[in-house]
Amino acid sequence: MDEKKYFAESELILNEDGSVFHLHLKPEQLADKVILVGDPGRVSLVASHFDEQECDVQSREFHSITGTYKGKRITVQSTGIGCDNIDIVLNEMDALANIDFKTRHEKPEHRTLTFVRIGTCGGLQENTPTGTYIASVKSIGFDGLLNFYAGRNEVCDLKLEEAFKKHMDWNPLLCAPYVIDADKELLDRVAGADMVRGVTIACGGFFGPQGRELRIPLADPDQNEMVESFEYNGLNITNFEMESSAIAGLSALMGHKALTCCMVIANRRAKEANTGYKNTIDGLIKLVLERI
Ligand code: R1P
Ligand code: URA
Repeated sequence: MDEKKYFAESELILNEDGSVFHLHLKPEQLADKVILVGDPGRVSLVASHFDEQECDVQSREFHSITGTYKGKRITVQSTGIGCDNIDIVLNEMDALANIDFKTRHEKPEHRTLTFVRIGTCGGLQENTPTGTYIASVKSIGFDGLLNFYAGRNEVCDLKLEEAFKKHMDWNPLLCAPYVIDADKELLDRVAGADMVRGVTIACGGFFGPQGRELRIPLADPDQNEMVESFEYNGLNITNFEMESSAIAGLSALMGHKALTCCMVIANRRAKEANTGYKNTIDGLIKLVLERI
């Protein structure tokens, strides 16, 4: 008999009302299609396009609204900043979908979720000025998260990892970078001609890890120049943000589909930034809502 895994109270923590620990969502409140955003305020902007809303839940930086857009049931979820929060959001959403909270056993049938992240990012190439929408064909994780999970070598692009480490003369003090593809079908459906297809680096910080120097000098002042000059099978690295690799990596291990689409709000080459982006990211939101 196929014994399904059991999860103890300390491993899958549930609240007294039956919701999952951090997100405070109950299994029936999660849609199959999920839009992930960093900023909790962006959740209401996405949901302002919904025909109707069925729940609105907030806990810490995790704000969730489930509703429908042109008849499609969608959950929009904020993750806050960084891949540590992605570990929480992806694991708790997967548990909501694939673990029976009453018996604490894995459900017999796998339920596949579709995640599209709508984020902001820094552009690294001349063809990625502020306002550009970038769909991540591949993400390179500088954050190290996937290295803690079994099976990372089965889902990662090991050839690209080796080529990248060689090009960068990778510092062994840093965690090993991991390279992960977006879901191909989702990429082809969502990334139209209005988006640049690129390779995204997800960093474990906004300043030093993205080569931004304020008062403290960087360990490797040439990092960004080397990142910008990397080329592999016609692809180059287009942007920095902080979550795409963890979303794509955990989704691949868990059997979900994932894609990240970001709007450039700072171009690191041109040294320009747009802090008024909150008014313009709505264009990307509308494209994703139509195509998810
Ligand atoms: C940093 O300012 C934050 O902005 C980007 C980064 O990934 C990081 O989360 O994404 P969001 O705008 O989705 O938060
Ligand atoms: N988000 C990032 O992580 N980096 C940027 O430069 C802009 C937005």
